[in-house]
Amino acid sequence: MRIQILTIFPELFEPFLRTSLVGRAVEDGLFEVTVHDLREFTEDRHRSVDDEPYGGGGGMVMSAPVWVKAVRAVSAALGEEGEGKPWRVLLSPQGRRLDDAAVRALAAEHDELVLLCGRYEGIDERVRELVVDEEISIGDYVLSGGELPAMVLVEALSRQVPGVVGLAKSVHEDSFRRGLLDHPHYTRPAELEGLEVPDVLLSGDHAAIERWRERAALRATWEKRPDLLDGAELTDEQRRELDRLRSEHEQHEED
Ligand code: 4FV
Repeated sequence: MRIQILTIFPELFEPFLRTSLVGRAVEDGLFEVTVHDLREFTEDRHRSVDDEPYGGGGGMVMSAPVWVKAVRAVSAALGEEGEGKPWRVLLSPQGRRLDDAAVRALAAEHDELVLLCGRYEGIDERVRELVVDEEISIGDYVLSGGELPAMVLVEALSRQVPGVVGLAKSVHEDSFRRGLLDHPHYTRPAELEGLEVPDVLLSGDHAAIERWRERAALRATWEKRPDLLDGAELTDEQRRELDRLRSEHEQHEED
């Protein structure tokens, strides 16, 4: 996968692109990320990328011409070497909500992405009409820029590239793929302030451990994100556990 990022703060990405899994994936060539300073595509000596909003209302709006020129330039660079037109994504609160399914779809359908990171009050609407294929939001809150959302998307996409996350983690990945939260994790010490590690995890009985983890993932989802349960793929063990939790819950309701 190859990603081009357009931003007025390219320095924000430096530590991210050389650290941990993403850093190693880029180093090992499993994943390519190129960051461009939007100001490189300005034509005025002030290298301005924003202007007063038509209709007033305070704040500044990012200008369309520089964005259109920049997206077309980096897309052309990608297109020449790549298979086809890169998919151009604007990170914005108006976008499709990013979730596990969205990450998997993007990774499966596109090998080349251009990410647009906005700043100020927003971007001139004509940028969307001229050079944006999709808008993606990381959540219903307003940030000061699209850079952090772009990093969230890059990190999530990098974990879909074979070889980036080790086996253990891919099992971890799967939990969300099946629509459930992950089971609890424990490590040494076996006892802490009276809190003990569940015996089954010390038993060495891997079948029993797997069954415990399945039930625990189901219970965690029931307690913290019951909204996920309808769409979740449940094993028989988990279906039994859910029925048990539901009848227990009804019991409490009646008491
Ligand atoms: C955002 C989000 C976000 C809006 C105006 C940048 C800011 C500023 N992007 N998910 N939530 N963007 O708040 O993706 O330009």
